[in-house]
Amino acid sequence: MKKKPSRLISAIKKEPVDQIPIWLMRQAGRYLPEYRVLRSKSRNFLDLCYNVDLATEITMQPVKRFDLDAAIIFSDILIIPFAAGSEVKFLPEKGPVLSKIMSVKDVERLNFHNLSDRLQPVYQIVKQTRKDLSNEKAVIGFCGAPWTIASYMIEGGSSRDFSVIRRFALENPKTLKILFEELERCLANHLVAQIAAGADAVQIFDSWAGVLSDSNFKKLSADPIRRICRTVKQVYPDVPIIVFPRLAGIRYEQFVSSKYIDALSLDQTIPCRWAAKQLQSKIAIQGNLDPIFLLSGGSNMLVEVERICDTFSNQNGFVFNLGHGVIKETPPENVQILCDFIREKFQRINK
Ligand code: 1CP
Repeated sequence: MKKKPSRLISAIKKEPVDQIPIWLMRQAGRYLPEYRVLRSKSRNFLDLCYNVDLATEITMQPVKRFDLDAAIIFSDILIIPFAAGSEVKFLPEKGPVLSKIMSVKDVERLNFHNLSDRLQPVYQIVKQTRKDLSNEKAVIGFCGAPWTIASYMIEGGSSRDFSVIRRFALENPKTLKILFEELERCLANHLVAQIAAGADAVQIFDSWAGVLSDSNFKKLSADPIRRICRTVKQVYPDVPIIVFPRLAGIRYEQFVSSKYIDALSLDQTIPCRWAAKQLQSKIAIQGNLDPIFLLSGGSNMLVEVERICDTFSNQNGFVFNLGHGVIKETPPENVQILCDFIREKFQRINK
């Protein structure tokens, strides 16, 4: 017998659902005391990402605590450059630090072949999570988009204004193209392998899409993402793909016409009414509460949640989420209040 699709998958496929599905970007992590306990057992964050038992447990933690509709695999977008041989360190105050790509030689020094051999623990985590999770909940696999991953590789870490990679894109287009081609292939393979291991949907995070000038947006954000989606769909046509081109503004529209993309995850700057009209009429929507409202809680949060849910629940195809990841200082009780509120107020609104 074919298993009933989860609420999340039904919503993404624009089918009616009994409740608005809820999951949160960065739902597993530092704001949860139970995460901090497990985190303290590992010397560094990447060790944790390669530890199948612990990473599976962390993946399950927020789902167990808040009864969320999906588990996103505990891993990181920077596991790809790490598996390719780049140095990747997560420093407590500074964030990620990577060996800097400055020339084509630096790209050639990396080994983008057979990455999946070195990423087997990730696929084991997906497999174990799918086994541990009940059928009505979805497992979400993910990867970063080439532009966002390349920005960490070329900037050597996080950046304030992305001036290094933006200049690099102008002055070294050939090297960037070579890096993008390697990344596109590896990222498509990484998503396919996560689906093969049991992921029910996948999300592509282009967290820094918004810093691209308009003349480069299509070439460096929309087109590479569409090509990755096309490759994944050639293997798994029925598995939904969610795309998160953060801070892309009206350029979100560049993704709606692709038959390979199923849902768009909106950051908090996107006006809901515009998105309901221009985007949700064609594609499923996910989002878009500003994480600062979740951190602050109280009536500010609930008024905002109600506004978002009211706007997007007039049509099928809505998944509740944040406009970006959960902030470290967020009280877990606020997440519980948010979930209770949506479940009580927005039951069976989609007929
Ligand atoms: O020390 C710690 O505990 C590590 C903190 C941490 C965690 C919990 C990092 C370091 N990454 C993660 C997990 C993570 N990262 C997940 C797990 C699943 C979940 O969502 O719960 C996911 C999906 C990511 C994705 C990710 N990593 C993105 C895209 C989404 C986004 O937030 O924009 C990005 C940009 C990263 C890079 C990264 N990883 C970690 C840090 C500190 C950063 C840098 C962020 C920055 O530059 O601002």
